[in-house]
Amino acid sequence: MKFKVFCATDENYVEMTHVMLHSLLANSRPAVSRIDLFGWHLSEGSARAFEALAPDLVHVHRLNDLPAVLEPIRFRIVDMVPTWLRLVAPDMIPADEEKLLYIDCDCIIDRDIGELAALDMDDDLFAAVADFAEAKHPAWLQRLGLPQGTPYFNAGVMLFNHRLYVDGGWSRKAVALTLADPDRLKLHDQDVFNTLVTGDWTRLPPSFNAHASSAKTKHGDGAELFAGAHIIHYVGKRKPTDEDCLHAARDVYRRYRAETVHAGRPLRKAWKREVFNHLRIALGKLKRFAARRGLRVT
Ligand SMILES: [Mn+2]
Repeated sequence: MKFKVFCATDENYVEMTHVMLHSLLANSRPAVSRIDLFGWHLSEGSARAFEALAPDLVHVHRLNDLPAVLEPIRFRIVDMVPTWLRLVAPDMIPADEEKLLYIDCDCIIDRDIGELAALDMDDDLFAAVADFAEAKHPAWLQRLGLPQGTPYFNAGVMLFNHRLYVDGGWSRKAVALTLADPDRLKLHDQDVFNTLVTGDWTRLPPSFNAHASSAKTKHGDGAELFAGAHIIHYVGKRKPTDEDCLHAARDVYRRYRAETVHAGRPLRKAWKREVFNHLRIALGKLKRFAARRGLRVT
């Protein structure tokens, strides 16, 4: 038994997505039956480079318009389309008995994860790793109207029960839930997925999404969390593609990066990241403002 993989990116995250997929193929290629990459306004060149990673496995979907099912929530998602594509992407991949694994672009697969193919998920929609920010969960659960104590997962690595998700029409339920109360969803689609299943999800060991707060990782702390992990998730604004990243597993990331076509690229300067992030946030507000007034922006 194998599993399928999907991810989503735009041109800004091509490099990280490429390195993530390379690390997956380096460690788990025999376990993967296909990889679907959803590229929002992706260039021809970037698409070809993804396909070159594994021509027999990689299917690039170049999207320049929102899938119709996401149209009702356009006003909410126009500034983070790749993130929100997750809700509907499983419907755009042929569903069968194999599971479907979503992986964030800021992850590295550092061990064979083939055992996920045979994981017992009962009738759960998802398997995932509990989110690290336990101290914040009571407030998050209150915001989402979920009972206190409901386990909340990090959506950076999610194993979908593919057949169940598609046959159950869960993408439409997710869109309806988003439409019902969009301002509750501060953590975007992660909040949607957690609300959909209210704690009924299969626990994966932390090693399948080893992450910690950026307060911890920005000084290089928490090395014990990442040593020997199957999947390392570099949460926070400083990524290992940034010059000033001090993440304890930074060198693991850069070792994989050095094996890709992005090896020779200079790391991003801190000031460039700050300018980029501020622009992205400002532009996002503007896009959502316009979309709320019915203007078609992408
Ligand atoms: Mn992430």
